[in-house]
Amino acid sequence: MADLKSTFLKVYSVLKSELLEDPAFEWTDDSRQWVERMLDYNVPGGKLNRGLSVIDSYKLLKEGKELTEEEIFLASSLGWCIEWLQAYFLVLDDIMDNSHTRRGQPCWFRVPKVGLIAANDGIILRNHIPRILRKHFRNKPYYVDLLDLFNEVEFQTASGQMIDLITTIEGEKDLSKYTLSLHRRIVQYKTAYYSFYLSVACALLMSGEQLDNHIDVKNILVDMGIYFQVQIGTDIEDFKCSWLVVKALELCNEEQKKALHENYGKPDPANVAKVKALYKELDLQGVFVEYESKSYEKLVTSIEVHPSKAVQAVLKSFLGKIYKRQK
Ligand code: GPP
Ligand code: MG
Ligand code: MG
Ligand code: MG
Repeated sequence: MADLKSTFLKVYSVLKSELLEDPAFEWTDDSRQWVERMLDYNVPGGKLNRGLSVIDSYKLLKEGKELTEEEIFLASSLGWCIEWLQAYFLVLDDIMDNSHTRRGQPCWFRVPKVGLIAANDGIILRNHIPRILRKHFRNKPYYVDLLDLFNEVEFQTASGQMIDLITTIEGEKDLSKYTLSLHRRIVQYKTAYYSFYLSVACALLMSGEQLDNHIDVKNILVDMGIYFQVQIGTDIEDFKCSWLVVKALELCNEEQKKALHENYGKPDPANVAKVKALYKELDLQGVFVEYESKSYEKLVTSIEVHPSKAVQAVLKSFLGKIYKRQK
């Protein structure tokens, strides 16, 4: 697998060099240096799970047939388009959230002399995706479907980001709006489509499939994405509509509800500690374990009715990755 990752990283260098020579722009040394530093800072520094999943999924769809050099390059390029999309989202999200660090280093807009140039860098990152697709996929029969897919997923993510932002408007913090269905809508749109569905959808298109025939695959992956966020979403200080808080609201008595309203979304560690103590009182850990095994069984059942063994293998590989995370 280390091998796959190094191949994948080589493709990054190729794509970056091409973008830095994009004939649609009259490059100067300064502009080229800016973009190169911006890309190296924001694109390859994560775990690369989303990008690598395109190659893994495509392999599974080919049912063990050896991939050609070209197929590896193309699947990697699509993987990188997802990593580029993620970099674009995160550069802008960090500005919107006024965050300080990302992946263990300062957020890009916090870097000296970057500041709000980061907003334009986000737009550049976003535009690199159709540049990459145009260069490498223009003659493929699925080119239009790829463009359409990235557009759809971007719209869904921006819409999820919007509902996330408008539910946490400063001065309008209102816990009574927080419900399981709002939580579900936020994580479904904000992360599930681009983090779970997109990589498999790219692999399906490369395999010659029509996405309209795979609505069930989309639904299963989106459900996995929602589960994944439940597993990691714990923001108490930021007044986030997390699964834990909506579950707590559902299970608490009047007195506990009052304590939640008084302590949730406040930066003071004493308030955070009170919320955590309340979660303990309500045995949210136990409720989560229950939820986890139910959702796991439900997903396995829906995967096993899928007519294609290859598609089943793709979905099970995702399931394996996310359900062993915290164990
Ligand atoms: C991160 O959510 C936000 C996204 C992945 C979507 C951003 C979409 C845009 C259109 C900008 P978060 O703020 O909850 O996560 P983190 O803690 O990683 O910042
Ligand atoms: Mg954020
Ligand atoms: Mg955010
Ligand atoms: Mg967060």
